Amino acid sequence: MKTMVVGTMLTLASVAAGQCVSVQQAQVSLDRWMYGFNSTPGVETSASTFGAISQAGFDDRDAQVLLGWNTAGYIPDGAASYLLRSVRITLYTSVSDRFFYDPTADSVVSLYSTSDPEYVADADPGRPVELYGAGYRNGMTAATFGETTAFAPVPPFPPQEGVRSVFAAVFDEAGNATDISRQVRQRFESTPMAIGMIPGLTGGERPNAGTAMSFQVDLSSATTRDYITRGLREGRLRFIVTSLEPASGGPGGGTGSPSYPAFYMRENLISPAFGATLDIDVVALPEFDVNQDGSLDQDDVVYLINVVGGGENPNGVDPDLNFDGNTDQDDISLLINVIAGGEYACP
Ligand SMILES: [Ca+2]
Ligand SMILES: [Ca+2]
Ligand SMILES: [Ca+2]
Ligand SMILES: [Ca+2]
Repeated sequence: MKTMVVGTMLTLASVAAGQCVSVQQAQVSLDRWMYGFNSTPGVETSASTFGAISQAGFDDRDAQVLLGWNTAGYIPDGAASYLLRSVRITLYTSVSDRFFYDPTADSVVSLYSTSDPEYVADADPGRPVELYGAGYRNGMTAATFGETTAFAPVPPFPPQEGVRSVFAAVFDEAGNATDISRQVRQRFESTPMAIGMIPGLTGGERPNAGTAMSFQVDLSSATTRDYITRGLREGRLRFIVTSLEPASGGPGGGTGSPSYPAFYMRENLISPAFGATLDIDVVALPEFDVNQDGSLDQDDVVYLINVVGGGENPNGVDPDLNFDGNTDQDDISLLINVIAGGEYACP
């Protein structure tokens, strides 16, 4: 059993050059089983994730889980940049003795047909549960795709590939999403933001219901940092949890007992104790070059003093440098401190 923390615990501290925010166990704002035949979209008490490997009409990543946190209430949105120190998502399993814990990446070739010349057998039991960013199609965005929005703008029958409005994605340097939902048949590898880890469990073991699985986001990836930065600026962090464990039985599905993971959603009666949570340590940084001339110096102080005094702000940079909702002497003091070489130092 986890230690229950109801609500969100905040530690806020204004420091020399940014706002440090440390949030523990922020409850998920929306969670949604992204499965085309979901009869209770958005309000299911548990959501599974599995594959339909190379089955026509179904994505390889057939059932995915969308998780979202609306962060503007506890992390300043619209910051010029964010120094990401730690991002961790935690989910709780809702089934016992059903899926094999796999804490390492599996190559996509291990899901090819056994007759494929490039096929290599999976080296360890099970399939990792992976965390990716969310991509959108059909005109949807993080702002418009809510917890109960339709899976796709087309009917579920006959089943169609590549139509889900939100999907597990990887991103390029420009922030463009590539859907990885059909990566087995499209034959490409992908790197998740994190693999779900269960401390104390060995690979190949099967966890009990109520076991915490944590995804510690790999922040060494620039495209991952950019993705999270875009989400925090917008106040909407979105992730997709997905596994390529086949729905049942042998490759691609078929008969047999279920062997794929499932997790509690926030609508479960025992939520929030077993709802998804976010732990994040971040420093929100404003744009200090308020006069937008490319350098940080006394001219910026003069510019900001003028704005605080009611003068115009032709560059449009947010003058509320400490994110406290006011534009005043404190912001000028902060800017002077920064120009003098002050640095952020989070508690
Ligand atoms: Ca939900
Ligand atoms: Ca494996
Ligand atoms: Ca400047
Ligand atoms: Ca201020």
